[in-house]
Amino acid sequence: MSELKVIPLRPRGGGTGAAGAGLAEAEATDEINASEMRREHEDRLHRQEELIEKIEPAKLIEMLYQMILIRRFEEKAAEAYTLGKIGGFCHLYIGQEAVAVGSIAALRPDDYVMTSYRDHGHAIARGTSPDEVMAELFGRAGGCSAGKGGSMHLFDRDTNFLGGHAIVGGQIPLATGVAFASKYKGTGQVSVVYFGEAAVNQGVFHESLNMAQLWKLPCVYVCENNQYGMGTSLARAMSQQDVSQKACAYGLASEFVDGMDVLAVYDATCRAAERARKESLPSLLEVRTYRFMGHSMSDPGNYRTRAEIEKHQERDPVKVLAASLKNKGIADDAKIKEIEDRVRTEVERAVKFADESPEPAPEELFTHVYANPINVTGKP
Ligand SMILES: Cc1ncc(C[n+]2csc(CCOP(=O)(O)OP(=O)(O)O)c2C)c(N)n1
Ligand SMILES: [Mg+2]
Repeated sequence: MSELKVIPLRPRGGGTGAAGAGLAEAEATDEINASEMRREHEDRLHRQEELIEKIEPAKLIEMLYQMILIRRFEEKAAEAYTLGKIGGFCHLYIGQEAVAVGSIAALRPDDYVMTSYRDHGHAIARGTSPDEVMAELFGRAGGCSAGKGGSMHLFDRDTNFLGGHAIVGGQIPLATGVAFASKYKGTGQVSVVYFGEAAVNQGVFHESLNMAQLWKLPCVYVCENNQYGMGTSLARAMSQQDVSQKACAYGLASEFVDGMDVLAVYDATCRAAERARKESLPSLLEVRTYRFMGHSMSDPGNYRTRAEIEKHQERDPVKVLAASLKNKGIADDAKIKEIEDRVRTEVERAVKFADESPEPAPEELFTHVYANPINVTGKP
């Protein structure tokens, strides 16, 4: 019997800057190579500045504003959680802002967006007001899910944001079905679904990709590879860690994207959305990112080192975009301060709105559970 040969895949280097994770590896690389980091940082700035030329300045400023809004919103949510204003689980998006902001900026307003429980950033980037998101976190009637979903189950029909899903990978087949519906109705809408790299080990990921390519569905699968599923590093949980290569098994187009560069995410999503809209074909984007906070608010964080986190914070996507915009003369310090001031006011207003919003009425327990049954009695 011939020996099974495993062909090594393309290397992860090339300035992506996010390769490798896990405590064992982190311990080995705790020694920070400052000159390598500086080179990576300069590479990223250089690549961003090339992309800037192709994008309208107003759009670039909007992306910076949205990333800062999500960052400050999440910091406020963490504060509210520790004050006991938010119950249940709460998963923050700090560090990953470039993924939701860059990809959603590439969509049409009527496209569909679905994600996991780490959903505050996606809902805000999609256009749900921070007031309604904060009120939902507080479990109040003014929340986007009427206070009955909480942090993990944001939903907004007005923006075609179809959740907020707590079952790891659960949203992947749902988005595939939504893409089928768009194709069937011929609406030209694209479905975009976000999930963590741990969801890639779920059967539904593979079943969905197979079906989407077989039936040529307009779906963009965005794997937000933040390199950890709770406290387990990718290296400890996945035999083949090159997620973008998994598309090969089903013949899908795929790309590996730097998730700390909002413009790289925007650029790749534009290509994938166009492929979906014009050719009705799915794509897989593996977007390498990193969460700066714990898995949830109750994470002791003993599976990675502070040095590892700080290494990734050097590539903070908000700082990278702000620096690129300054270098290109699109935003100066005064403009950035103006954005920060506007965001501070909006986030404070969101907390006030949530605080003042009432609790859902007791009878709301019975609404939104089942579709209203058909009255077959003939009586009103
Ligand atoms: C089917 C299922 N199994 C286990 C869990 C418990 N769980 C919640 S989050 C999580 C880790 C998921 O990690 P990843 O998909 O990488 O997303 P991230 O949290 O990094 O955004 C697990 C195992 C769950 N919610 N659903
Ligand atoms: Mg993860």
